[in-house]
Amino acid sequence: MAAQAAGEQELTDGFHLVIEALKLNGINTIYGVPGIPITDLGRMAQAAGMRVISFRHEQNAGNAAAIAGFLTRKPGICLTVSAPGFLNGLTALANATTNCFPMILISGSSEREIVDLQQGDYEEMDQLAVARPLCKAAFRVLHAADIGIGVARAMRAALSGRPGGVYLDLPAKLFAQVLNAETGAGSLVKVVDPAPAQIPAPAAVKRALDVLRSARRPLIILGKGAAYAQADAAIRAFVEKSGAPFLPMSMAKGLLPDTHPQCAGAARSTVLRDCDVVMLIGARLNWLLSHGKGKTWGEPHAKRFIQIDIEPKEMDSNVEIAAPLVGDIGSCVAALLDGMEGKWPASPADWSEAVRTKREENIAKMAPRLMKNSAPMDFHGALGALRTVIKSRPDTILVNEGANTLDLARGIIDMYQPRKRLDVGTWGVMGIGMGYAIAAAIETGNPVLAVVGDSAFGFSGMEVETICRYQLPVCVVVFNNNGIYRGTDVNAAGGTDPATTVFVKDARYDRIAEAFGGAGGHATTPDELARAVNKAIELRRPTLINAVIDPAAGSESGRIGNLNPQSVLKKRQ
Ligand code: ADP
Ligand code: TZD
Ligand code: MG
Repeated sequence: MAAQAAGEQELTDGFHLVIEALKLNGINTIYGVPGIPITDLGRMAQAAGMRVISFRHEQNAGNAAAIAGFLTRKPGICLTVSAPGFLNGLTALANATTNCFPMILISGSSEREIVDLQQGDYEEMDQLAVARPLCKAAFRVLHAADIGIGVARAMRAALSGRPGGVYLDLPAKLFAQVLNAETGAGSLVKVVDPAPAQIPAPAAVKRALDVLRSARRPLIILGKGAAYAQADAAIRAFVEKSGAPFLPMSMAKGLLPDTHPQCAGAARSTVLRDCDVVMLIGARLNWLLSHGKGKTWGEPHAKRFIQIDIEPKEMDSNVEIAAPLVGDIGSCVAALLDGMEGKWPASPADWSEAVRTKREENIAKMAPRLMKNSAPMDFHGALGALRTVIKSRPDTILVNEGANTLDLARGIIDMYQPRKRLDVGTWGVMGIGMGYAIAAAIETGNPVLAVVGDSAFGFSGMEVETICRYQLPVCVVVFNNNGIYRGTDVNAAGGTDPATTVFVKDARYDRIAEAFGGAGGHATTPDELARAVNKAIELRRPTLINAVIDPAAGSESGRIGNLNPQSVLKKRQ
C-alpha cells in the first residue's frame, strides 16, 4: 500500500484506501470526470496502475461504466464531482438499474455539517437522498476506516441477485483522513463470491419442463439477462435440445447466431401470435414484449408462460406465470438440461416448419431492399451494407441508438456472437452511444461500430474527442437524415424558425472527428459506406463517418409510433 512516513508510523489516507479497496476487488478501470474533491483520486488511481478514462460529461462516463458492468460482470465504476457532476451521472445510474447492469457511481460530496444545515457549501446537495430512489442501494462513508466495508457493500449490492446501480457517497473530508497504514490495510474487504449462484428448486425445474414438454408450439425468448449471465454454451445446448424456435431480444442477439436454423427473429410477429407456451430466459414482459398481452400475442389466448429470472418479484408482473423458475440463469439452464436427459420430444415438426417457412419468406422479401445501392441512401440500403461488414467481422461490437436507425438496424443486422450488440435497452434512452462505444473498446479490445442517428449522436457527440484522445478502435457512423425521424418537417406556423424535429441540413458530422485528429468519412452510397467502415475497423482508427440518408425515408418514432399520444384537435389547427 502506498503510504507516507510520519515519524515512526506508516500512514495511509482515504484516497489510498479507496483505490486499494477497488483494486483488491478486481476493479482496474474508472470512468469519470475530474474536479473537486476527486481530482487527486483520479490522478492517484492512474499512478497506482488503474485505467482512468476521463470523459467530457459524466452521463457518458456513467453509461460507459454501466455497459462495462454488463460486459464483464464486474460493477463498472463512474467517478464524479459533487452536486452537478453527480446529477449528470445519475441518469446513467438510473438507466443501469433499469437495465439490470451492475454499476457503482462514486461521487465526492460537500461537508455534511454544512449540507445538513443548508448553509450553502460549494456544490451543496444531499446526494445520498437524491440517489436513493434511483438505484438498488446507496451508501455513505464518513470514516476512512469504513472505506473497505463501504466498497464491499457497494460491490455486493451491485452484483448479487438482480444486478443494478449503486451509489457510494464519499464526502471531501474523507479523502484526507489519515490512518495507521496497518489498520487501513486490515480494514479492507475482499468480497468473496459477490454474485452467488442461486440454485432453482427441483420442483420448479420439473414444473417448467412439464409445461415445456406439453407445448405444441413452444417459443423461447432470450433477453439481455441471458446475455449477461455468460452461460452461453449451456443456453445453446438447451435451446438446441428443446428444438423450439427462439427469439432474441435485441441485446441477446448473437447468443445463438441470428442465422441459426431455430432463430425466429425474422418471423417475430408470427411466433408471438401463434405460440402456445413461452419460455422467457432473462427477459421481462415489459413494453418491449407488449406486456405479454393484446394483439401482438394473438389475444384472446391461452398461452402459458415459463419464466427464468433471478428476481422472484418479476414473476406475474404482467401476466400469470405458469412455471416460475427463480434462480441464476446458469444454474437454471443447467438444471433444465439435467432434467431433459434421455429422449426429449423436440418441438413438433409442423410448428418448426411453419416458423422456418415464414422466416425464409420474410428474409426473401427484405433482401432486394438491402441491396439497393442508391444515393441518397435509405435506411435499408445503408444497413444492408453494414450487415455485410458485421458478417465478415463478427467480433465487432455494434452499438446502436436512434429511432429508425435503431429499429431497422435491430432487424437487419445479424449478430453472430454473444454480447456484441449494445443498444438503448429498456428505457429507449438516447445518449448511450459514445459512452457504450468507449467502454466496449476499453473492456474488450474488440473493434466497435457505433451506428447512431444524427439526433441520438448529439446527446454524447463530444466524446468523439475522448475516442480520439485514447486512440480507441471505434468507428462511429452517423445516419444523417437531417433530423429526428425525418429531416423534412416544416414549421406549421410558417415562421423562420425551423420545425422542432429538424437540424441543420446536410451537416458534416465527419469533421468533428477530424477536429480531434481522428479520421472523417463521408458516404453517400452503401458501397462507399461499407468501404469506409471496413477500412476504419481494419486500421483500428478512431473514425466518424457521415452517412447521408434520404431525409424523407424515416417514419415517426421508428417502429414505435403507436406510443405517441394523438391530439383529437390536431386536424382542426
Ligand atoms: P430484455 O430487455 O433483453 O428483454 P430485460 O432487461 O427486460 O431483458 O430482462 C433481463 C432480466 O434478466 C431481468 O429481469 C433480470 O432480473 C434478469 N437477470 C439478469 N441477470 C440474471 C442472471 N444472472 N440470472 C437470472 N436472471 C437474470
Ligand atoms: N431524450 C432521451 C434522453 N431519450 C429519448 N428517447 C428521447 C429524448 C426521444 N427520442 C427518441 O425516442 S428517438 C430520438 C429522440 C430524441 C431521436 C431520433 O432521431 P435520430 O434517429 O436521428 O437519432 P432517426 O434515424 O432519424 O429516426
Ligand atoms: Mg435522424
